[in-house]
Amino acid sequence: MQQRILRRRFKSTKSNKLFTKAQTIIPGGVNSPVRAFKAVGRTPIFIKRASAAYVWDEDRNKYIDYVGSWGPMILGHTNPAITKAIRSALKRGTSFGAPTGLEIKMAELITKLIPSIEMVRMVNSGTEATMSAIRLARAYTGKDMIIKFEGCYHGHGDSFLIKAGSGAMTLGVPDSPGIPSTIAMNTVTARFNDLTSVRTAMERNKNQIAAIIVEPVAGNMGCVPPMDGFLQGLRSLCNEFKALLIFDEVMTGFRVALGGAQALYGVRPDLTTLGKIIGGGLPVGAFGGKKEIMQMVAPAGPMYQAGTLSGNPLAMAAGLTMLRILHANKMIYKQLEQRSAQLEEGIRCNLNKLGLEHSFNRVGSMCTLFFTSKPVTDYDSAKTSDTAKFSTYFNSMLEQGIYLPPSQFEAAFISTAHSEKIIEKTIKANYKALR
Ligand code: KE4
Repeated sequence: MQQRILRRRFKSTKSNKLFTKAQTIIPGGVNSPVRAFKAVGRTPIFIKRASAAYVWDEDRNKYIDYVGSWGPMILGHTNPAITKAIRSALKRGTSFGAPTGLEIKMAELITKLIPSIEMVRMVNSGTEATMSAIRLARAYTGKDMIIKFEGCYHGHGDSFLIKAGSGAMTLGVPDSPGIPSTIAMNTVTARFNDLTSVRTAMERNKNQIAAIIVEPVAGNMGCVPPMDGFLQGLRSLCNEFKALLIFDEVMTGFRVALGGAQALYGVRPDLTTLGKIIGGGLPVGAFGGKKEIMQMVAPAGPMYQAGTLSGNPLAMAAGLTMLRILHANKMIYKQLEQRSAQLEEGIRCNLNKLGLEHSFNRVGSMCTLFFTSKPVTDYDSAKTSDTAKFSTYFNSMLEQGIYLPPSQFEAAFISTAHSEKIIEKTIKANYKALR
């Protein structure tokens, strides 16, 4: 009897071997830094396959997945309709480097679901989307500077790795070498949820700020919601100082609501960047906004932007299918809210039972448990988290079969494949890991 209930000892032999080999030919053994598990003091697990709410690693360990490929997998892995759409597109070819009808359908659906987007350009990553959006803001306003927020991450474009969040923050390298000071000097950082810091930045750089770019719900310092009036305040400041407001909705787009964070908080940006969910798991990004601004984008206008695989037919097929499912099934966001609220309630109950005062932030189906008793409202308060305690917690959850984002400064994601039973199992593991 005892044998049967003993969990197979957690082992990562094959992942460790692969990681050793990977490090000889891929920088750090990974194609994106946060995957290296540096922040949680262990070698990364190598994923072999995924299905619904689960991933399996090369050592046949099964995990409930709360990374969800960092956001795209809102419908869980291997969603049958998305798989079918990719298979069918595949038969017609993988890439043409020419316009296709699918791209029009994608543009029509995005502009329907996010009314502030009157025109949209497809690209291949969130980074490309944000890089292009600030170039467009600079072209449209004739100004060079941008304001971003400490702890927010907008991809690895030169103008953004200035006190960036996500990987850079996780790796404790708030700035990156290789960025010319002439670029860095055009980025001013303000404090998230602090309108005074934004006004100060605007006034100190009068008539030089082309745009404010913000994650309307921060996900890259961990999940940090906007305080009441913060986003509305940014909108007013942009109007007052004649700067564009850019919502980086690469993570929040179609995640926190069908119309993104701008629908949830009722604030209309001038430009929006998208990624992740709109690709259904394939490489994608997009930037869009007011027609008068977007008309500046080549070949309609002078601002150059291009991409060999932009609007790729497989990515369009996958992304369009995902958006159509989200649009057709109004119950999806209700279901995501119910499951996410169940997780939050269970974790808060565990914290009370154990007398722990950790902070927990959540917006819809993105959330973060912070190992600090302070309320987490910005970069500085996020940094009061005990990352060593988080690391121990992460490893205990991993060995219990729960795969969390391997960093205190990331958001976890719940999908429609996360059933009540799966959430219950997670809550039980959370109790054991916190004990
Ligand atoms: P990509 O270039 O990684 O597709 O998107 C960059 C990006 C832009 N804007 C926001 C709000 C984002 O969250 C991201 C990327 N998110 C990280 C996760 N925190 C991607 C994970 C990674 O870097 O491996």
